[in-house]
Amino acid sequence: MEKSEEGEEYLFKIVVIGDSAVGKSNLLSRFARDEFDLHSKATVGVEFQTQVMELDGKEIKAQVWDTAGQERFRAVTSAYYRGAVGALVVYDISRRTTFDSIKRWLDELKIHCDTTVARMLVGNKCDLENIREVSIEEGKNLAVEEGLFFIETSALDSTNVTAAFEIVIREIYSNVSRRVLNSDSYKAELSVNRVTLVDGAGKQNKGALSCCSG
Ligand SMILES: Nc1nc2c(ncn2[C@@H]2O[C@H](COP(=O)(O)OP(=O)(O)O)[C@@H](O)[C@H]2O)c(=O)[nH]1
Ligand SMILES: [Mg+2]
Repeated sequence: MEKSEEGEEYLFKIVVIGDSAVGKSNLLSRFARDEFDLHSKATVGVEFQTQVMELDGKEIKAQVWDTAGQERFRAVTSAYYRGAVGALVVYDISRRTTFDSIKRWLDELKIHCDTTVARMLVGNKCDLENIREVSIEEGKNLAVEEGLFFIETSALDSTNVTAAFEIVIREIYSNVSRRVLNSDSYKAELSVNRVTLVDGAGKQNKGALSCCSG
């Protein structure tokens, strides 16, 4: 992809968090490589994958981080969160315990990250409608309560996976715009990172998205 103008490129770190086996690694592999693995084991070695997209004619690099199974031991380190500007907080719609854990993951985020982190609540495995334990309504309500975006996805059949990441990326982009507009020092800081920008992207409605209705 060609850069439209000198220096107009962005690198956004996005973390994917949530209980073990909710489908975090598969969401990422679906997004980055359009792949799905029925028997995926905890990924070892791969820290993040980078996906390039264009927004407003600007090159956006989304660097999406995946845990290597540390979440099983509640041992996700602060290094994992450091510098993150976006987060997908994932539960499995067929396992209520993973939904009950969301508040704990949101607390983790608050401890480790800036308040302007763009956050998306993701109810994954919406293909498992027949064994659903968490309704769309419950997901939406929690998202509204906590001020998050909400979407249901299936890494298995690809439903909404790209949308989930793109909405977060757009929100980050518009957060960056606002900060640039509001702060000269931040502007300076950003230009050091070769990030420049002025106009904002349209803000999405929070808590409004879901799939698999009915
Ligand atoms: N039915 C269904 N299974 C999924 C989906 N996403 C992941 N899985 C399965 O759930 C298990 C855990 O997935 P994984 O991505 O390793 O979860 P992680 O521990 O959160 O990274 C694997 O057996 C996947 O094949 C989905 O959208 N639908
Ligand atoms: Mg994983």
